[in-house]
Amino acid sequence: MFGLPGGEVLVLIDELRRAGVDFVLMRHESNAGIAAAVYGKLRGQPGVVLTTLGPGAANLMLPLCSAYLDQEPLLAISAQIPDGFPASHTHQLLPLHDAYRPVARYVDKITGANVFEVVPRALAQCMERPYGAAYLTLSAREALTPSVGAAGVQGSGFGVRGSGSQVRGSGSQVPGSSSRVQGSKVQGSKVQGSSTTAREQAGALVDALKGAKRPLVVIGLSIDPANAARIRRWVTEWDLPVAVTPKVKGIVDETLPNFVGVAGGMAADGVMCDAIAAADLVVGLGLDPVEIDKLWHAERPIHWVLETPNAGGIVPPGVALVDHAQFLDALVAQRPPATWPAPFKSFQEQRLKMLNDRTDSTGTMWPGDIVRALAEVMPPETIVTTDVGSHKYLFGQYWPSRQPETFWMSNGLSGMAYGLSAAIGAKLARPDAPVLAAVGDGGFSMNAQELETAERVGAPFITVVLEDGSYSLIKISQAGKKLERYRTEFNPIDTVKMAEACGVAGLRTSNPDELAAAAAGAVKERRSLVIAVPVNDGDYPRLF
Ligand SMILES: Cc1ncc(C[n+]2csc(CCOP(=O)(O)OP(=O)(O)O)c2C)c(N)n1
Repeated sequence: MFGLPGGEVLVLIDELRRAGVDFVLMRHESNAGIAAAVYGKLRGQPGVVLTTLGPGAANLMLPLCSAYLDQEPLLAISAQIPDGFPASHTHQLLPLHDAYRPVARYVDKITGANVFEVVPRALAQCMERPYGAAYLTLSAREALTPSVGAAGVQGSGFGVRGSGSQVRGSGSQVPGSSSRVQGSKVQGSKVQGSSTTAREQAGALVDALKGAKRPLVVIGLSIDPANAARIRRWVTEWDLPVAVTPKVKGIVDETLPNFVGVAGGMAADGVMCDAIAAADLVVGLGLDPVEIDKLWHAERPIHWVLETPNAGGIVPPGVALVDHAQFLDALVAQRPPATWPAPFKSFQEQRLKMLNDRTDSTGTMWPGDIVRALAEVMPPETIVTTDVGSHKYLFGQYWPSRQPETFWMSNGLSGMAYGLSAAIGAKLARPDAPVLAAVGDGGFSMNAQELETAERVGAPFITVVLEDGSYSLIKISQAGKKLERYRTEFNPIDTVKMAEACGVAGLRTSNPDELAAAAAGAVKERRSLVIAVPVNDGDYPRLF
């Protein structure tokens, strides 16, 4: 459990301590929620964040929105004023259930009488695919009320399905995207697989592929990483061109020749959009448009192969959900219906060429060289997290992910201050994997204090801070709109001193070899390190 306490949750934290549940004390509830969600997703269980009432609870808006749009299983619990308080008691009283109901699929109040029903239901709801958030409150008074029933009597763990009135169903409570994306909304769940459906859908795809000259498989967020081996086998044995959306980087090995690139608003997006436009068959395998900031997914035909509803519970019209494992097994049992000799070669070459289109700005490092230097020394199992900004576009497109679940970014929500918190969650979930957070200097100044958390809880990782003295992505957008440069730049805060103030070693370099050596040393010694790398924000547009 991750969080930051207030007096109202101390009893719960103490009970948890005695039950053997560690409390990862963080420096901001928002960061705790992000770390919990990443921890949860990597462990295949809901991550849990605990906050106090009022302000602590209010700080959960960002992680709950992130869990909602980025399909992360997060159970958030905060304190609340007890029911029986006089109506005149308004101190720290917020309508928390109303605030979070639109983004949490289950909202409820824990009482002594319902705890064995409500908590398992909340946990089960988080794990309904697409994964998402549940939000519970517990007053300090109820926390002291003896519970009715016991685990295993009224509830049976994650499997409990409730019909509670506050479980979000299809329709009106769900905000947002239905007007933009065509499709119907259904209560999230995985399809109950029928092998006939899987064989039929595999047959339909084989028929479509027979006539295709330039098919492109685009794999997206709603894919289950457990199917990575099947997917790899399929696209490799059939030599199919494949692209991924940023949040599933690593589901296929991005160093292989049939990898076309990362689709969904990263660097070289023009090249990727052109490649998609040039495809005569786009197969959307678990493709979730929540990651895509353009409209190609709505404007061109897509051969959808979905196992679960997408974020927001959307299923495109006419699409029948299918069990991906059965579907992929049915495909690899057959011979490929045609051959496609590198139909996207020119796009692949263009994409890679952009990475090398370096300038010689003195005193700064060409952004492409940061990726290259780090990729040369970091082991393939390294988990990379990014924050949000130009550096996310860079790493999202060009970091050569080789293994599933090794790349983490906020993309459905695209919320800054994700990278460092995600790195803590990732390192605690996978202590043996090296973790690298690539963040901008803007995002770093939002939650650098969590470096102290990482040291204290024994979660060392490498942070690379791309220093350009600006919110560069926004500065680029300002220029694109032909607006005057205004309020998108800031004075430097010394990254190295910030690291040191948090008890972490830091250094600054604009030399790629030095960067690589420093990162390799930190991996070898399994210690935290912050590396500040000056970049010229004028370089980024060459990569976009
Ligand atoms: C919480 C939040 N606030 C604002 C934004 C809008 N925004 C997107 S990118 C960006 C700039 C980020 O700057 P920095 O962290 O320095 O990264 P850079 O773009 O320079 O690589 C901003 C302000 C956002 N996505 N999230």
